[in-house]
Amino acid sequence: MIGKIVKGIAGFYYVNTEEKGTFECNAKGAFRNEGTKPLVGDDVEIDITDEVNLKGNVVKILERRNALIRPACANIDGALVIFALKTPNPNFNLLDRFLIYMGKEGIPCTVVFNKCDLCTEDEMKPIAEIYAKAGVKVFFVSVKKDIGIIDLKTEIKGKTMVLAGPSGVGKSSLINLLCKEANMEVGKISEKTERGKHTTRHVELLKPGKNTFILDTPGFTSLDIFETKENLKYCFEEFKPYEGNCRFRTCMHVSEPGCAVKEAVEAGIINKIRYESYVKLYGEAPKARQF
Ligand SMILES: Nc1nc2c(ncn2[C@@H]2O[C@H](COP(=O)(O)OP(=O)(O)O)[C@@H](O)[C@H]2O)c(=O)[nH]1
Ligand SMILES: [Mg+2]
Ligand SMILES: [Zn+2]
Repeated sequence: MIGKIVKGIAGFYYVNTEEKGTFECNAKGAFRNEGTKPLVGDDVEIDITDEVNLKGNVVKILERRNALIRPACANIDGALVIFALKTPNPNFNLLDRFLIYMGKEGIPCTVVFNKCDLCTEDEMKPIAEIYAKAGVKVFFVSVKKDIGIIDLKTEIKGKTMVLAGPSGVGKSSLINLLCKEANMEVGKISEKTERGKHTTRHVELLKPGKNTFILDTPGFTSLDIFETKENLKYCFEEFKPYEGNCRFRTCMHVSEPGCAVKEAVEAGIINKIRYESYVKLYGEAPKARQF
């Protein structure tokens, strides 16, 4: 039978099958010798050893479409990056970091701005414009007031999505709304509590619907960018029309004179927040030869 690994704890893999539910499985020793370790998100073939108590063995890992190191998981279709419009205010630089990180891994991002009940249309419009220009899909929702959730459900249907975002934005609330059995604690900063208690945090896929999975990733509060100075500008979709129009062919759009990107920022065509985010990340990014 074919299923998906939704959790791995203490040598056991929990494999969800559409037909018969979730099996507790051992992984055949062979995987260790081959140097492949099953990952959460892997589609696997299992041999059922106990139909009644739902036990089995993982016998084969099906071909992976992709794999992420942080968080450790496989076969991800996209990332849901959640921020709040207010309380806390969005950290656009962190959002851009997520976009770049996922972009580098080839994983499409969908940005969700929660708590739209605390905002007016006028406050949301400029944010929508920034990310439209950046080529990113954006949803405005309120988990509390159940606004925009139907569209979000349609967006994730049939996919395996990584959920990311800082504390307090409503990730746990959203998971509870999408998966009735999840029972996440709301209003708790999970990473701190868990570290304090020395509990091991494991990666787990939750299942809001048929063939649909969500991976909760607390602890994504900062993110180092491993993109090089030289490549960073290509991560900003809205810079692309200006590439090649600067005075210097090798222009990094930071402090060079005659920069077409900076002119577009001055003219209000490229969003200032995105540009400032770029300059900040550029300052942190390593040079290519340091790799
Ligand atoms: N006003 C408003 N508050 C929300 C909304 N969604 C979540 N919250 C509140 O935001 C706080 C943090 O929520 P939580 O789900 O724990 O966020 P997490 O840290 O990202 O998991 C809680 O007090 C929630 O009740 C929303 O749509 N609107
Ligand atoms: Mg939480
Ligand atoms: Zn330039």
